[in-house]
Amino acid sequence: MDSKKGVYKVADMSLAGEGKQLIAWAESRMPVLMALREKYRKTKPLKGYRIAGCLHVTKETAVLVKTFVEAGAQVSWSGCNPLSTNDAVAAALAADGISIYAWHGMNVKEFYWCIEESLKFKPNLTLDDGADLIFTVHKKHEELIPGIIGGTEETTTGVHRLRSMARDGALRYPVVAVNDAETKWDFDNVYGTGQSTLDGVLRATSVLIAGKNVVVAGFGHCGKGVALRAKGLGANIIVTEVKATAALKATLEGMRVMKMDEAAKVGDIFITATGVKDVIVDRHFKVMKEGAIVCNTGHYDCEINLVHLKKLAKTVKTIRSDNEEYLLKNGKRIYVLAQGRLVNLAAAEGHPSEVMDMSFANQFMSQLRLAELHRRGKKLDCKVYDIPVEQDQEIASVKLATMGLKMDTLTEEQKTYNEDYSAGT
Ligand code: 3DD
Repeated sequence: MDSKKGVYKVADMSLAGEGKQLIAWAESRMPVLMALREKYRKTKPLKGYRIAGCLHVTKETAVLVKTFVEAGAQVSWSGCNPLSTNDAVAAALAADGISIYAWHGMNVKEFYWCIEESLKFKPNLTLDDGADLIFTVHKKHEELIPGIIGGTEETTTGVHRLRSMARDGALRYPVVAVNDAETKWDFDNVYGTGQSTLDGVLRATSVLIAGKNVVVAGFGHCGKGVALRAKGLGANIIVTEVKATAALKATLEGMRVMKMDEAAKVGDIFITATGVKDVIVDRHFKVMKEGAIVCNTGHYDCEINLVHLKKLAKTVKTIRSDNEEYLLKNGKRIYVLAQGRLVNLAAAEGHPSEVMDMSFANQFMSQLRLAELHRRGKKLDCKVYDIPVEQDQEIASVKLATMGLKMDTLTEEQKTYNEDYSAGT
């Protein structure tokens, strides 16, 4: 473990060179964020602003952090999951002088220690993925709240948590729901989670997906992405759901829909993507086939009940990276990936740079807007804000242009027609 008091704590500074290469690779595939970096590197509109971030330390996050710094911000960072930090990237950021507290494989106590360390520079902006930092500020560091202008939230689970806090009047500063941006939710959650989850499963098992019964719990944006990618690899998809419209969509996509009680008997690979706890519990483990593989791609590790599984197991042993074999008393073996934590970031590198490009362009523009409103003396309410509609189209347009794609534009006559309700058949 390498650390410099009050500046950083990472696993191994000797990995900084490797991390630098990974970050350069990501920069080459994040043109929207890099264009924003170029646009603001001279004027430095974030000068005087201190962003405390709690978000998976990946090569893509490093591009966002460096963009904040280039725009003038001071940044202090922790990872938002004990298993998702890329140690080489963390070392590269520390070598760049970023205050970062993150390493792969930390325990829960260390996880919260890192958040506390990142708060010591008294941020006036916060950035979350799962709301653990903002929750820590509200619960343990209320003294910071008067100095905080606002925050942003990256993921569905975090936005859900913050909307509940706002509903109960417990949210004490404004937060922008970056997750709900179309250019985040419809791309990162669907295409990013779809590819990165299969990436995690393959890195931890290298099994053949074709012909396997892949059970996807949850057919929201993330689950849908996972199901479609697994189907593309030749899997037979089974979807479990609690929401009728989602179950119907899965059916119309040609996927089987059934209760987990039934799916548990036939599944070969189980992937939870619900955001809910106890999706796979003891009665499911008891009927699973020999060699069943179980993993989660939801934000928290509550979807697969490992306490139940441990009670049913004779032995538990790590048989390869991010892959633990549970030998049950009934003689069958069940394989759990990434200790039930989000398999895409714990066993792989998370979503590809190309989709994080748009997610993080939303993060950057939302933080910039909070700073600009503050500079103009505008005070926001303590609630969860959606991003401005035009921001989505602006980010998508820049993305299209970087892909060399052009769109049509409405003629004046078409615009008039669209506004003219009287024009019937
Ligand atoms: N998340 C997935 N891949 C990521 C990556 N490569 N870097 C940083 C964060 C990454 C998590 C996000 O998709 C977040 O939007 C979420 O959890 O919803």
